[in-house]
Amino acid sequence: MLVRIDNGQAVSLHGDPAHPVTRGFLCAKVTQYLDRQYSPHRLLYPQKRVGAKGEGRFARISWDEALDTIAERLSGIAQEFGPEAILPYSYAGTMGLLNGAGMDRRFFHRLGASRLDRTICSSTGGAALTASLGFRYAPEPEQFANAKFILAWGANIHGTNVHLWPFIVEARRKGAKLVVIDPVRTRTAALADVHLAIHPGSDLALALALMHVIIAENLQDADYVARYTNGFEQLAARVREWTPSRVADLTGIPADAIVTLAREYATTKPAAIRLNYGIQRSERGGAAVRAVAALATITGSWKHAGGGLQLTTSHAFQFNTAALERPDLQKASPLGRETRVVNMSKLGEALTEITDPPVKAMVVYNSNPAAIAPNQNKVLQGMRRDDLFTVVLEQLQTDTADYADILLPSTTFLEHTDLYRSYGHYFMQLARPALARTGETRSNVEVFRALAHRMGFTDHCFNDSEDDMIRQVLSSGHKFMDGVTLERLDREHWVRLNISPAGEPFVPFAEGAFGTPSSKCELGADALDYVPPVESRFGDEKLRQKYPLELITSKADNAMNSTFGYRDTLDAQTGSLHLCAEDAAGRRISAGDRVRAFNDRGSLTLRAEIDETMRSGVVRIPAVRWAKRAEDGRSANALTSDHLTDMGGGPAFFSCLVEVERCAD
Ligand SMILES: Nc1nc2c(c(=O)[nH]1)N[C@H]1C(S)=C(S)[C@@H](COP(=O)(O)OP(=O)(O)OC[C@H]3O[C@@H](n4cnc5c(=O)[nH]c(N)nc54)[C@H](O)[C@@H]3O)O[C@H]1N2
Ligand SMILES: Nc1nc2c(c(=O)[nH]1)N[C@H]1C(S)=C(S)[C@@H](COP(=O)(O)OP(=O)(O)OC[C@H]3O[C@@H](n4cnc5c(=O)[nH]c(N)nc54)[C@H](O)[C@@H]3O)O[C@H]1N2
Ligand SMILES: [Mo]
Repeated sequence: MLVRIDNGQAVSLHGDPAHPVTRGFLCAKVTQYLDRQYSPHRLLYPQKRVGAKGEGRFARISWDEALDTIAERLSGIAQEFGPEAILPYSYAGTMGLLNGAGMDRRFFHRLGASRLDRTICSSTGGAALTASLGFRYAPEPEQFANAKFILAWGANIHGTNVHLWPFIVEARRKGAKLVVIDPVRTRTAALADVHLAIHPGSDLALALALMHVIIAENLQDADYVARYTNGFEQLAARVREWTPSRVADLTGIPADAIVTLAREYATTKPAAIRLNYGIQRSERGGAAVRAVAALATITGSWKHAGGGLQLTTSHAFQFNTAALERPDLQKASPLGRETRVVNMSKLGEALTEITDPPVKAMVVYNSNPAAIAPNQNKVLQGMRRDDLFTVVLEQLQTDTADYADILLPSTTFLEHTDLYRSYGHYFMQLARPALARTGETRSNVEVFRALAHRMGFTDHCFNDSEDDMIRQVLSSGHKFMDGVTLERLDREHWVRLNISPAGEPFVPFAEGAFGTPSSKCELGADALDYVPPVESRFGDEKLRQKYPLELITSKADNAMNSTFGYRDTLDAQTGSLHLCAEDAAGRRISAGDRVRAFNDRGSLTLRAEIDETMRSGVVRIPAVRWAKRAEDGRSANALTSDHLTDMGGGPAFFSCLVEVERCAD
């Protein structure tokens, strides 16, 4: 990204025209960052809480007082309850490596704090791909331009991954067909050749039926299967019972559409699947991802540039994370061993139920758990605890910031140095500060470095500069990192990973070489038995009678989770409930009515939006708002469940039943 600066003020943000993926344009969310940078909601100096937790009343203090208080409280808690009573809580508020998982990790490892299992977004799909493919590699976005058939599966490309879209446009100009599988007629679905509106959480059944047709009609790539896969016979036996007519009922997709899709997908080459995280946020999401991976593999789609499957490109960023994060420092902690792991998706439980030891302190950065974590009422119950010492590092006065005992102001990516891997392509970039820092803000690296010194940690790594850390993280020796150096990044700003020779496409798995112990794709038939999610139209009967609607809280357009939650324009989106005319009429709901969505976990007041992109039985709340800006102080996560999926410990956000009623006038 490029920043135009005039008199020390940033005046505009631009995509870099030379960048091969973004090619000079920014997505609608990132173009808003300057408004955020100069927002009156920016935190400018350290503060301590003077009101009740959640109330948001604070008084200014100095950095010395803030750091002394934190060091003193954390030491006291570590002494009394053991350091595992301290819980870091962070996610990808910044995708920068140093401020995302650098000095913070070193600090908490050395302290002996609990470790956080960062499951909130992608761990289900990640675990599934690891089991099937070993390496979570994927075709480059640029290669989608060469596909002849593109399947967007639980992927709202136009809304959440717009930089892929031009390559799809190019492919379609050359005759490619785009099919979208999504319960909602998203922007992407509306632009597709075919939209298959699947029942939420039934993707595994669909993938089984597609493979049923392919194998029954002998359309698989027998040579690829024989050379590079394990478990094809078991898979063939498994899919036999999953006929298109049986799966039609389970998915809501007509049998003939399933047969057509199977034939076209298997016989058109190259065929690419863009799988995004939509399908893995449901109860059997891990198995569903494994089934889609098996589908892409038995057809031999990996052989072609422009084929294969893309969920994530992250695994190709082969960093030396041990050098950056220093897990070995746990041995130097008072516990002298690896510490306990707490799942971030179960934050409510962690703060209210776990003992041995209980969580007595939480340090939050790069995340807004009071808004984004599932089962919000339980999360807030925990965060309200008076005996919980909470530190929050933030740029804005978020919901979470309101619960801080000590609130620290953070720099933005325009104000600090960091190294970024990408979300969906293979270029990494270095960003040096473009602007002087705002107020007394400090970067996460600076804060955790200072805290380490305050706590008396003398290990040399707590003196490392940002540049030292970059050199360390680049030093993995992996071939993908060949030639990626700090000097080159400083010169060129963005650098393509060395995944293939320049000018040649990266075609992972074209000749097998999967990252599993067997080096083959593990088709995983044993894991692929479909049972509808408990919270779904074919799930638990008692629950369905009380709460007959399936709720999807997928990403809001022009937003970034809760990052832009301070904006009024976003509130209108994230405060609305989308439902079809039929479901509305049955409840005497008209457009614009105030409605209440509820289940056993919570209740939420919203504006009804009668929406022809929704089908009967499914409702949607775009995610996710700042809870404090809502009438009842809750975001959509007051309704979502912290029930975990089948793999990777991720939350089943999209397996969620609710009922909706019109509010009394
Ligand atoms: N505009 C915008 N862009 C974003 C973000 C944002 O908040 N706003 N967030 C970023 C982040 S953190 C992420 S992880 C990515 C996520 O990017 P995506 O995975 O594309 O986004 P989601 O909204 O989670 O889900 C994608 C689609 O899955 C559909 N879906 C829901 N349930 C099912 C199901 O059971 N089966 C199928 N087939 N589809 C289903 C939803 O209707 C939705 O359209 O987006 C990133 N980009
Ligand atoms: N209902 C529902 N809930 C969801 C989802 C959903 O689809 N539906 N999606 C889930 C997914 S995929 C994700 S990834 C999570 C995202 O949840 P979070 O990771 O909490 O992401 P954000 O809401 O964007 O909040 C990030 C915060 O980090 C702060 N931040 C940014 N840069 C820095 C920095 O350098 N230093 C510090 N200290 N702070 C910084 C920002 O100000 C922002 O408030 O939400 C999950 N929650
Ligand atoms: Mo995410």
